[in-house]
Amino acid sequence: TSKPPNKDVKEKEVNINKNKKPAEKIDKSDLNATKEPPKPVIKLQAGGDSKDNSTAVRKPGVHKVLSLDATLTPRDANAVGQFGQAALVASNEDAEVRKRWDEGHFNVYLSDQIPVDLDPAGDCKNLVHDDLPSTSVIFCFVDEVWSTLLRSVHSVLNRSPPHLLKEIILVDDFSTKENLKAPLDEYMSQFPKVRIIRLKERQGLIRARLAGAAAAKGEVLTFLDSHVECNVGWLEPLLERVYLDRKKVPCPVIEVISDKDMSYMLVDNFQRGIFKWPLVFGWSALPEEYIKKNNMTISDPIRCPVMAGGLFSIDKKYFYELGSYDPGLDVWGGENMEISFKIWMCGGEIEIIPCSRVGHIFRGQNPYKFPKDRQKTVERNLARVAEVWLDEYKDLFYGHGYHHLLDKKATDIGNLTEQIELRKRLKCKSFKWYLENVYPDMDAPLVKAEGLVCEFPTATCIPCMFLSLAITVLCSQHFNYTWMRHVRQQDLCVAPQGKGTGFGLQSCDNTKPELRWFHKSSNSALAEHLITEFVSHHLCLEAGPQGDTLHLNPCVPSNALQKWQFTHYRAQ
Ligand code: LR7
Ligand code: MN
Repeated sequence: TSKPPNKDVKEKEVNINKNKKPAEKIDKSDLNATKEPPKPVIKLQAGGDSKDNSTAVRKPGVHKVLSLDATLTPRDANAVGQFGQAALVASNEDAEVRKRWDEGHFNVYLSDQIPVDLDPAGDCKNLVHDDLPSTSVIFCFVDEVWSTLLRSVHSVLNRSPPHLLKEIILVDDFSTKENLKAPLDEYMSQFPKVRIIRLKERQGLIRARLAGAAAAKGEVLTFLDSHVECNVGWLEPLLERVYLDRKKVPCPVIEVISDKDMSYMLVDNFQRGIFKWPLVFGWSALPEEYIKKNNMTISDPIRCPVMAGGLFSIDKKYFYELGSYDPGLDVWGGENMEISFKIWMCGGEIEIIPCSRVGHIFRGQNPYKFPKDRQKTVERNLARVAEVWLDEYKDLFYGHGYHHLLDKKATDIGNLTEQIELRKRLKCKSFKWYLENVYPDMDAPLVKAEGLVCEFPTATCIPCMFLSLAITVLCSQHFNYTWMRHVRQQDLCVAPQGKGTGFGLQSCDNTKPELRWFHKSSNSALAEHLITEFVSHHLCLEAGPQGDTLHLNPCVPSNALQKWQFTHYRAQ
């Protein structure tokens, strides 16, 4: 499934009075359950250093203020869906709604009745500079629904000051729908600022964006998904951040356009983009303490460990200095992690700018086909990102359900030489630095448990009474249980031997499944089995009755000689 829209972003009745500050009215109850509790120690302030002379950091607020009126066009207040109101479809039209749902995996029938120059809601009185850089707005699409694509384009044309909008580039990622070919060319020919680039084969959104960027003439690149509605005054606050510091990468607040009634739903304040293992994107509120300590108001930029991916502005030259995207990423997924780690670790910053708001239709499924298996494509993309950017923390990625990606025969993640070179050339900081300085509230223990001890009654492991060398090492030294499910001390891993009943130590190797052990890690006082994953009929590590031998035997829940524990458990 694609990104969960309503888990963290809440739906609400939209207030049609656009002068009311929307977010204060949101019911928080359904959000709390999914949010991580605020952590006290937060140092989000540290970040990219801008000592580089090429990045003069400008001071805000000393220039003439632009009139936002230029971005407003007359609207028909009575039109369906105007001001983000929920639009209802009469019950006798339900069949029609169902019939057309799959075209976009949202209410396409209703979408098609809503004007293309809809004004969603809300405003933000921004102070902006009069000499902001111009931007190329890039929409990549594959088989996008006609009405949502047009509404995306019109929202940009209508709500962007003309001198700041260099052009709109539509990158058609080899769509098959007929109306997106000649009819789209013809429709867009009315708008001199709109250009269409047609890819000759399906490239996926990452390489489609690269094609758009390569053709762009503006100083700033602004990427958007092709089913959005830019709100009033959306662009200036983004460009202002880039203008103040070209290494800032600003994102708008992404609001929710309902897939059912096309209403524009406002999201909670102070949301930042985060990830959880294994590199799953999500939203989480800034901790209260952090907001208070920094005297933050709801319109202050919010520093984000990662961006959602689809909607952001970036200085074009800076985008290329960073090496753009890894072009080896296919179709969909992972590129938001890649660019986020790259930006932070190589001297930039990612921010959400609350004065800039863009609605996005979140969908339960991708409405287009993946050339290869969807899950495999996304996993492969993520593995590329993990290998290049996560250093020793990549074990946490693989350890959260992705062990199978380590099997080189089953998963070819492709060549990474260029990406690794790039990271060296840019002298990017470590992932450890990123975690400590950008995402300090992230839980990232390097091992799952520390210090193996056995719990059987006849011999205690400490002090160690065993005779054989291997066993002596095992019992007298510090063995950890790692994310690779290794029982490991430095480079040595506990391994079954012979026909799978003997036992010894081997050099650790992540790609060898025979070195993995299942151990239910918990903080409870209960000792647990260490079950080898080597043989299909799982066997447990068992000590001899005198505690002087070790071997593998069929697991017996009540057998104390098979119970093992670690002194500290760091993670489940
Ligand atoms: O092969 C493709 N070629 C394309 O041109 C696949 C997609 N696309 C286009 C597509 O038509 C759309 O305009 O690329 C755009 C993004 O695809 P979506 O809308 O299917 O993606 P999404 O909204 O489900 O997913 C989010 O994560 C993606 C990960 O690769 C991208 O970064 C999307 O841009 C991103 N969308 C957002 O950030 C909007 C907010 C979502 C959240 C949270
Ligand atoms: Mn999207």
